[in-house]
Amino acid sequence: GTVQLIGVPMDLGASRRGVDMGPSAMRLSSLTAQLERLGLAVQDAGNVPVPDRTSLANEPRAVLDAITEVCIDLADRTAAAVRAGIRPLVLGGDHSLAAGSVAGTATALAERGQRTGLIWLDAHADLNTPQSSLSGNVHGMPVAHLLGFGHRPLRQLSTAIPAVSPEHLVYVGLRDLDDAERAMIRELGLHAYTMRDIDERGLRAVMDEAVSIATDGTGGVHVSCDADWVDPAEAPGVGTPVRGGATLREAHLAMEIVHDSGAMVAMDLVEINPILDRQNQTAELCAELIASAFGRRIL
Ligand code: DIR
Ligand code: MN
Ligand code: MN
Ligand code: MN
Repeated sequence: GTVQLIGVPMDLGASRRGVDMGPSAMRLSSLTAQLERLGLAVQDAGNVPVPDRTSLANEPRAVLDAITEVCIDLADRTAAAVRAGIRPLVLGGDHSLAAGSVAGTATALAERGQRTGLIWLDAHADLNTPQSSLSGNVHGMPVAHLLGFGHRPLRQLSTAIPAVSPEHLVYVGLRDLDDAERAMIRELGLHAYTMRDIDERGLRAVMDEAVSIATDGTGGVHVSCDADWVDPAEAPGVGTPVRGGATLREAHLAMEIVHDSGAMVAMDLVEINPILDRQNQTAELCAELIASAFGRRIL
């Protein structure tokens, strides 16, 4: 199989600067070597162009429009890869990019008459809209847009509308939600596994259910992984660390289970901030987790 690296050096959706350097940090890690060791062909498609933050008017609408432009480009590239049977691996960049990457996967699967499953590994639900957000940060909004809420241009990036149906979305690892996000999870009846579920039932049981939900009635699964899913002890290089995240082994096991499902058609690895990292430790961890998701095994 072939994996296509797509860098998105975007920090427009974040409040802390530096996450735009995530793609460089990932390329300087062992990522490509690890994937090649698995017998995969790795194509590096370079970076999607992203406007500089200082070049934009300092108003929410200008930022939303710039992110939308990046997401249109990214959705096209992701769709083209999936269509060609190549698995896109999108390296962020802040998580707002997933409004584009997942939309692209959804477009390609819709052409085959299929819906898209989405596994969202994150401390956060990213379910805000520009109206509900308390921070104004667009990295807290991509899921809402994929489900069809929020800023119209950003929620209409896929030919599938909405890009993802609520029943095909699964959260794993949640531990920091806004009131509006909690209400939306309840109202839409979203499948949401929190850290408490992992504590009580174990990662294996939670992840098995997540895979069956995301594969039920879909043509494949997009896995969107925010580095802050993992505990900050292991992944310090993130903009919004939250204590009590997945352990190193839980994170690997989740990826191993994703691989075993055979259902992953695309992946995002986002929110790595080298400025806040120690010796590229977080990027290196993410490279290892990606390798597990693409089939690395211990024996
Ligand atoms: C918060 C934090 N819910 C927001 N979200 C974060 O700004 O919307 N997402 N940190 O990664
Ligand atoms: Mn997060
Ligand atoms: Mn985030
Ligand atoms: Mn996120």
